Amino acid sequence: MKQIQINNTTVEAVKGDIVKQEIDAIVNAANSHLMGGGGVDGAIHAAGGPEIMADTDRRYPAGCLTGSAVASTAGRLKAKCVIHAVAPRYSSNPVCAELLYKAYYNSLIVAVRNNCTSVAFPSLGTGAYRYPLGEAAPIALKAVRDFLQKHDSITLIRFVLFDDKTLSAFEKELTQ
Ligand code: AR6
Repeated sequence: MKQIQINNTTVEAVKGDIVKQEIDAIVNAANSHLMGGGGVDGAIHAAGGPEIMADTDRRYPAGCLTGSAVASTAGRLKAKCVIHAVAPRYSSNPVCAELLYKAYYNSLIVAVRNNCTSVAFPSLGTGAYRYPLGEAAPIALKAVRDFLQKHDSITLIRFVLFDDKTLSAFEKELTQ
């Protein structure tokens, strides 16, 4: 576990399961159709129940563009809302880095709009979408640092990482 303070905000990396967090907003690693899947997405829908999909189907019938984020009910999860963020499928195209950055940044904007002051993120894009961890973790922290230069209403940003390799990559970024 590693924790730093940036202005008014605690930013931390912990090992764990994102669906078990008691926090205002839980970010989902979604796909652009918002149709559910494996990984974080599967775990969130399984633990949160069918209300989450019913809400996204009703509010976002066209889905969510890559690099964007939308909010839904959190169903049975102990959160105010779930924020569905869509990371890019990895390729060497430089636009990928920009889209991953935007997925983090836009999630934080959506959190503010939904009056959330604490947000839990998984490592977006580094599972099924195969974003290399060594490239993804610095992008995640850059988006968070840039966001916190402009906004001060979020007091806790917690990266909840599933395995040691992912935890180490994010901890490394929190020491720099
Ligand atoms: N808590 C925290 N982290 C988790 C959990 C969990 N419960 N489960 C997995 N991870 P992924 P992506 C880690 O594949 O790469 C889905 O099918 C996992 O080990 O969930 O953005 C969607 O529907 C990895 O480090 O997200 C999309 O189609 C990280 O979370 C697609 O996968 C992200 O892995 C999105 O792929």
